[in-house]
Amino acid sequence: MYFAVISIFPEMFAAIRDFGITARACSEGKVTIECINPRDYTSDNYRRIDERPYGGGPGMVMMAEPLAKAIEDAKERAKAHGCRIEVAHCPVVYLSPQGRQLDEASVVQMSDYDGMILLCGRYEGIDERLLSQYVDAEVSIGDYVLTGGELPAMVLMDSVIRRLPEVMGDAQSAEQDSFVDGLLDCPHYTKPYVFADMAVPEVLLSGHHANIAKWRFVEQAKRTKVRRPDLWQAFKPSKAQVKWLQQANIDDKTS
Ligand code: 9WO
Repeated sequence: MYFAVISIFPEMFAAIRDFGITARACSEGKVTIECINPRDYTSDNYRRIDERPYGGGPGMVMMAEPLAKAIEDAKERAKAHGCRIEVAHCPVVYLSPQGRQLDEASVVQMSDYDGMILLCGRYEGIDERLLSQYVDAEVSIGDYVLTGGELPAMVLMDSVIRRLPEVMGDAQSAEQDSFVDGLLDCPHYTKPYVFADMAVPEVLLSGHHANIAKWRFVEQAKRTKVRRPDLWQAFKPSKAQVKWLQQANIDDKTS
């Protein structure tokens, strides 16, 4: 999968290009992350990419022309990487507090794209004419305003990259992800057997895989019911899960 990121701070993206699963995906050629700096598409000596807003007010606004040239170049690069440039296969996405909130369903959909061109704003924002002419979708990672779109772009790329079948070595673990089944994650334990006078739940040492799966599901259900009643309300248990919930006396979904 191909990502072109348009940002005046390309160095920030070392955080996902140089560490962890995302770095390995890049080094193995399963993912390409190209950073494109709009300053490289300016024609003045100061490499200017921002100006004072028309109508006055605080701060600066990012100018349309350098961003337009950067996006056009990003599309050429995506094409050179084998991407189909139509919006259905390689959309231009603006990271913005005004966007649609990123969730697991949209991450799964994005993992099917050939690529994505991610536009990271700074200052007070981007000239509206650039957005209306070039942006296919706006995506938010939450209802708060940051100093720029770079961290949201990295959150988006991280969540999509780890969903790619060729990246998640044990495809099953992706399926077992919390949220994938609509529930929060279960507790996890590892060595030592006792920590701070707390031992590991015995069922996890039993080697009885069916009982372990049942225990993990019940713990997910208990945690989801308490912490995310909205997810619990929407959760539809299977017949086997209904039985497990009844046995655990979590019976508001067993009728
Ligand atoms: C600045 C601002 C100031 C007062 C009231 C509202 C405001 N919105 C913005 C704003 O959107 N500034 C941006 C900085 C311009 C675009 C990039 N920036 C950004 C993106 N801040 N926060 C995000 C973001 C993106 C995705 N998900 C959450 C936040």
